[in-house]
Amino acid sequence: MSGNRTFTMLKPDAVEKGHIGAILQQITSSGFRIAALKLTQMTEDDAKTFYEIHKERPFYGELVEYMTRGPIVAAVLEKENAVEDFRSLIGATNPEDAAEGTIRKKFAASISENAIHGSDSDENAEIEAAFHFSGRDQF
Ligand code: YYY
Ligand code: MG
Repeated sequence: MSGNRTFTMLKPDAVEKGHIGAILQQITSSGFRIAALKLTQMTEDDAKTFYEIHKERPFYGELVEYMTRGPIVAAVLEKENAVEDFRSLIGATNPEDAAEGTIRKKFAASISENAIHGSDSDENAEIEAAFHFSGRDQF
């Protein structure tokens, strides 16, 4: 059975460009409830750990640099079928391939600066939520 929680980050490019409000609006108007929310900045260690699965990929260094260059917004979201529905809402990793109306299509500049993260499984949603929030932060 699929779960009802996912985890997201509005990445540094989206925050820099002033898109926090517009993106959160699209998320909540698509039926997601915000269960936890904060503006924060990842350290180099944080970004390396969060994206450890990609550590052998050629873009890993650039990804860590990008994710640490400014504030992000981290959030835990609730909705039925949250992980899959949120991946649909954000669109493909490369905004050029993302469907019209998706968050990456509207707000992402490129595959490497693609505005937003969405967990790819229920298990990773829980791991990523716990990485950024304690149980006391989540409602
Ligand atoms: O889950 P998602 O964010 O859509 O893509 P991943 O394949 O997990 O890659 C994580 C992150 O790495 C992606 O959002 C941008 C960056 N990246 C990149 O810079 N270049 C690639 N060819 C693939 C991914
Ligand atoms: Mg991913």
